[in-house]
Order: sequence, then structure tokens, then C-alpha cells
Amino acid sequence: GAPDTSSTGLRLLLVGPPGAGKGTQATRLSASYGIPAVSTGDIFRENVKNGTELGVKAKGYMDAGQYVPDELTNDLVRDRLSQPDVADGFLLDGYPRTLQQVEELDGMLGVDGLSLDAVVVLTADTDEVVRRLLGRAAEQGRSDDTEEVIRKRLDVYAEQTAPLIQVYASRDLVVEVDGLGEIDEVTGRIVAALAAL
Ligand code: B4P
Repeated sequence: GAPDTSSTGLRLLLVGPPGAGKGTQATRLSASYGIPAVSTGDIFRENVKNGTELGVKAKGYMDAGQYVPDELTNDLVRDRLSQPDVADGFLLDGYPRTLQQVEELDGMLGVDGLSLDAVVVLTADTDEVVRRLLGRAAEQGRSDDTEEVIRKRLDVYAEQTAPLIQVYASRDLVVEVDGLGEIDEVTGRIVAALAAL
């Protein structure tokens, strides 16, 4: 769609299976475009680490490879999007992940999400994402990076998140980018795809 002229910065969503490189690319895109990256996964992990009420509630779902309930997730994002720093653009990493979250986000943004500039869909095949996440497990020991939980997260993604892509495609917002290859190469592909809009 046409860029939203009421804001100076881009409003982007980043979607993709676990291990596709969302968090990795979000950090880079945030720096390149000067927009804050909002990662629901990072916010949940921070809350778990600090033992907040939200963290206590979220931990069990995350460790089981399941999504945190929509209500908790939507409240968190609504709060975050009410902060002044996102007024001039933002990148949402890992939200929305369910059709219900899409609806809620539409409400937060105004009419039918029309104020979004693009939904970047990062693709990566199952073997590669499992390989990456097991690699991260060896380095960082994230509690949801065991092989069993990774498989569960991939199933949940296919079931609950993949259908969102159709919704945003019907709004002409989807930019699909191959997530395989060097990290910088993937960033370059995303930047080129967005520049071509
Ligand atoms: P996230 O934190 O979003 O975790 P993720 O899907 O695994 O992606 P992440 O961003 O961490 O990994 P990335 O692909 O960048 O979510 C975790 C959990 O939080 C969810 O399972 C859920 O329980 C909860 N949650 C979050 N949002 C929610 C929502 N909206 N609703 C409900 N629940 C929610 O990177 C993975 C690895 O690949 C890294 O080690 C990285 O270094 C490596 N990598 C990246 N790019 C690479 C490349 N090009 N080549 C090689 N390796 C690469």
C-alpha cells in the first residue's frame, strides 16, 4: 500500500518461523531505519528473568513451545505502542502471531491496519531453523531451544501463524524475503525489497 505520510518512519511487521532470523534482523533493521524494534519474545524473556507477574504467567507456555495467551500478549503490545517513541515508526518482531492478535493490532493502529507500510515475511526451511536453534541452545541455553520444544514451536507456527500471511497478502502488504544465507546478506535483501515498494 501507499506509505503512511502522517509518520516519518516505517511501520513494519516481521513474521517468520522460529529460527528464521526475526530477532537477528530486527536489531539491524531498527538501527538502519532509526525505528524502535519491539520484540514480544524479548519482553516476555525479560519479564521471566525479573520474576514479574507477567513473567511467571508466560514462562510455562514458552517452555512448552506454546504461545502466551492472546489477552496477555495484546495487553503488553497495547501498552508498548502507547509509548511516545513509536509515534514515528516501529518494527514489531514476533507480533502478531495469531489471527486474534491481527484483529487487536488493527484496532490499535486504526482502520484495518492500513497504516502499516509492510509485513516482512522471512522464510527458512525446517532443517535450517532446527539447526540454528540447536546451535543457539548450545551457546545460550535458552529454555525453549530443546529439539522437542523446537518441533512444537514449528507446529504452532504452521497452525496459528502461517494463516496470517494470507490476511496481510490480501491487503497487499507482504514482502517475502529468503532468510537463508549470511546474516548481512539477508538484511540487504530486506532493505532492497523495502526500497522497491
Ligand atoms: P521469539 O523470541 O520470537 O523466538 P523465535 O520465534 O524463536 O525467534 P527469534 O527471533 O528468537 O530467533 P531468530 O529467528 O532471530 O518467541 C519466543 C516465544 O515467546 C514464543 O515461542 C512464544 O511462547 C512467546 N511469544 C512471543 N511472541 C508472542 C506472541 N505474539 N504471541 C504469543 N506468544 C508469543 O534466530 C534464531 C537463531 O538463528 C539465532 O541463534 C541466530 O543467531 C541464528 N540466525 C539468525 N539468522 C541467521 C542466519 N542468516 N544464518 C545463520 N544463523 C542465523
